[in-house]
Amino acid sequence: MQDAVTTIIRNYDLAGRYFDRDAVDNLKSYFASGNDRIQAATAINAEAASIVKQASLNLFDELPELIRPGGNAYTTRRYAACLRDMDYYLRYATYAIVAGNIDVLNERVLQGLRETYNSLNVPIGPTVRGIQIMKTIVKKKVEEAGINNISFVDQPFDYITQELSEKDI
Ligand SMILES: CCC1=C(C)/C(=C/C2=NC(=C\c3[nH]c(/C=C4\NC(=O)[C@H](C)[C@H]4CC)c(C)c3CCC(=O)O)/C(CCC(=O)O)=C2C)NC1=O
Repeated sequence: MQDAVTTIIRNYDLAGRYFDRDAVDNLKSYFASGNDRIQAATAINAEAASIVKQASLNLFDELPELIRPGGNAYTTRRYAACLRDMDYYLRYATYAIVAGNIDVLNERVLQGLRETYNSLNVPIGPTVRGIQIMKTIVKKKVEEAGINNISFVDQPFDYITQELSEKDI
């Protein structure tokens, strides 16, 4: 698993080089945003359950067929699985926010996920929509927590979206 710092060190070590200005700028920007990243993660943690719940309710409002007979989130078991997946995305997104790097998503979340979803007929489009709704809610919460620069919040949610959608036809 990589974070912003280990990634930079790894790249420079592979090239056998000392840090140049690019590396120093990247390190500076990571450390400058460090406190905001931790505060954002703290704000998310405190409200994780309600964020997941609100995002899923919004999703089911928008796409009610998901929870009707024949829908993939129909039945208590599948409804719970859907909320649990949303919770996974939220939790791993907070790890990625703190790490300043999406590697944890590749390693722990995305491997084989599309294949699993396809084999269980979990619809990718609505899942992606759920992740985007959750992102919007998270940004609002993080803003309300008084964090000034929230530009790093988008990245993990957009990355999961992009990776899940990539090979969709
Ligand atoms: C930490 C990394 C990780 C992820 C991401 C993960 C996802 C994941 N979601 C699953 C199922 C599922 N995922 C959903 C999700 C949904 N259905 C919908 O209609 C909605 C669009 C959506 C919610 C937004 C559902 C309903 C199932 C159960 C499908 C079934 O068993 O028929 C499964 C199959 C096994 C199981 O049911 O537990 C996995 C592996 N597991 C992991 O360990």
